[in-house]
Amino acid sequence: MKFNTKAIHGGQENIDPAYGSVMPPIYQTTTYSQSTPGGHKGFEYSRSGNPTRSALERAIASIENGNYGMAFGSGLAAIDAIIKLLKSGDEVISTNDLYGGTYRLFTSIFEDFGIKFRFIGMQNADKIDEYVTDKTKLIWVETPTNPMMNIIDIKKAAAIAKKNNVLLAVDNTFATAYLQRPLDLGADIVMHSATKYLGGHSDVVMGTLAVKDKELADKLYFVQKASGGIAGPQDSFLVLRGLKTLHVRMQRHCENGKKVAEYLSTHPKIEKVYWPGFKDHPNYDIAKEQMDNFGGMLSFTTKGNSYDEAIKIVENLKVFTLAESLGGVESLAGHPASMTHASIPKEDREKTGVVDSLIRLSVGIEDADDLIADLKQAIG
Ligand code: P1T
Repeated sequence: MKFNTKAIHGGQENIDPAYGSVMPPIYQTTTYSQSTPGGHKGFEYSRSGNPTRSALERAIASIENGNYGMAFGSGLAAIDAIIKLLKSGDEVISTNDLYGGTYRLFTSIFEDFGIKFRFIGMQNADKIDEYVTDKTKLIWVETPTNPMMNIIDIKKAAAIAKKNNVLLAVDNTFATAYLQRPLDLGADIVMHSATKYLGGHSDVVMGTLAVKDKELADKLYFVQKASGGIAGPQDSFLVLRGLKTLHVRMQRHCENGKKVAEYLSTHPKIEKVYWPGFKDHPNYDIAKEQMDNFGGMLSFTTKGNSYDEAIKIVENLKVFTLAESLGGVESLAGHPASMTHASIPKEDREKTGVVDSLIRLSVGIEDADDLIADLKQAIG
């Protein structure tokens, strides 16, 4: 099946043997009756498995070209499950430009458990190899990165991971499987904040993982069951519904993202626009190779790098909503330094480009002319 068909039908065969409903029922149940201990119909307790969640997990595996999927209560719960594959003394090499909450989970929770994180620039992926030690167990890649829209070469990172026998996990939240399929490029685990494009309607918080390898899947299913950070059936239903329009939404996000990026790049008050579809983006060639299009996320800075001016712009926006999150049908604007990335020390975030005037846009699927007019009046 091609992607557009998989988004709707992937893993959904015989979804309701009882009545043939086209969408899976929301199995709002804690437990399942057994005829004798162990005599059940495949589900025994909803932390270990729930039919609605399973339907979503199969769909996630299908669109990512994986064999196994897992759904968690948030994107961070999904990342948490991956790090729980490690033990005290292990090391992780992570990109230094990443979602602030991921950075916070790594440094404020898991460092206290004795896991060491090295944050490095990965725009030249060959560099990753220099940081691998005999303690390294995982390479953490987010691409495009949040919020600087850096592109990391997944194939190169995968080759380095393979050579050193360490896992490669890719946070695919910004691109989605519509634009980029990390498992096909050699990654071991693909992770999503399904809160974003997969759900697509800003009405749910969820995280997902997909893998090809059975042994790795079994370890992750064990963490899911043993730690319990699962997605509920109602939320699973909502994300499954969101997935069915992922391809059409993403197509429009890409079209609108391009128009907005091009408009901003010609605005006299704008210093720089970060969007991987520009030919002068440092890793444009890699983006073109590993992504099918360039997405609807972008960031920009204003000339003079004024904190106050950036705040005024985001306050002035009327069609764009000033809010955390991204990937919904509606356009959102954010100020990373004071919002999504405030948990990264100023000195560290400024090194990666998260300066005071940086504004991040999640370009939605409204009419592009209205979005551009809104930016025009807000920037002045
Ligand atoms: O919010 P949650 O579903 O737990 O997902 C965390 C997460 C993980 N990875 C990336 C790339 C993300 O962007 C996020 C969440 N990001 C935001 C809330 C934000 O506004 O950037």
